[in-house]
Amino acid sequence: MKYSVLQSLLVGGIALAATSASAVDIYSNDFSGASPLAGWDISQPTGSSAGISNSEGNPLPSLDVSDTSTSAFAEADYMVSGISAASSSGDTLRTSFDWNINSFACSLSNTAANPRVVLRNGDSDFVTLGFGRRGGYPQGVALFFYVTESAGTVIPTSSDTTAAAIGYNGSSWDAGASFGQYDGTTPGNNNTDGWIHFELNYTSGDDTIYGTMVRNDNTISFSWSVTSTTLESMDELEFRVMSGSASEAEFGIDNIGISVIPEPSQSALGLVGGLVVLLCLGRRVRR
Ligand SMILES: [Ca+2]
Ligand SMILES: [Ca+2]
Repeated sequence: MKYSVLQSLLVGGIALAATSASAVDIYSNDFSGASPLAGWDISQPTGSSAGISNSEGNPLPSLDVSDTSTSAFAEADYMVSGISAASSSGDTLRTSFDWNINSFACSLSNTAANPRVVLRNGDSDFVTLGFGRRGGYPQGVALFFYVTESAGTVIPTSSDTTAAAIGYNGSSWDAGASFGQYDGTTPGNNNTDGWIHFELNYTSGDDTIYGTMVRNDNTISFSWSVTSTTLESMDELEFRVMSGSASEAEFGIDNIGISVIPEPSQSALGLVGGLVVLLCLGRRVRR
C-alpha cells in the first residue's frame, strides 16, 4: 500500500516534469483587465474606432473595431517583446485569438481594403489573416478568411484561390470555410456565426507558418510560406488589428494568447522514459 502511494507520487512528479516543459506565456489579453489596452497603439481617424466593447466578447469584453468610413481605417497595434529571450532553436511560437466579424462591406474590385490581423516581424509583414470577398468561386461571390504575407495583395483572385482562401481546395469549400453570398454593398448584413478561433504556429527557422481556424465544430488547417527567421532574433512581434480603407466593417478580437512552446528535449524524454521503466521494474520485483 505504501508502495502504491510512493508510486503515485513518482508518476505524478514525472507527469509534472514532462508538462512543465510546455508553453512559456509571452502575452495574453482577454480585455477584462483594469487597463486592457495598456501598451496598445490605437489609430482611429474620423469614421472609425477601435476600443473596448462591453456588449460583445467571448466572453465580455473584447477589442472592437468599427469602421464606417470608405476612405479611412482603424488600427490597433501591440508590440510583443520577450520572444527572443524565451526561445531557442527548434522552439515554436504560438499565436492564438478569437475573431468575430459582425458586418463587412467592400467593393468586389477593391483589392487592399479588408479587415485583417497582421503579425509583423520588425518592419515587415510576417503573415496576414484577413476577411474578404471575391467572385469566381463555385457559388459565385464568396466570403472567406484568407492567409497571405503582405497586406498589399490581400484579396485572393480567381487565379490564386487555392493558395490563399482558407479552406478552399480550388473547387469546393471545406466544412465551415465558406461564409456564403451576400450583398456586399450593405454593411451589417453579414454575421459569421459568432467567434472563430485562430491559432498560428511558427517553428524557429522554418519557412512555413501553420494555422488552424475553428468555426463552430469545424477545424480547418492551412499554411503559408513566410520569410524564414529565428525566434531567438525576434526582438518584437507586432500584433496588428486593422480595418480596411475603402471598406466598412465591424468586428471583435478577443482572447489573444502568444506563447513559446519549447522543442521537446531528447534527453528529457529519455529521462522520463527511463524513470517509467524503473518504476515498472520495481513494481514487478516487489510483487
Ligand atoms: Ca473577453
Ligand atoms: Ca474604412
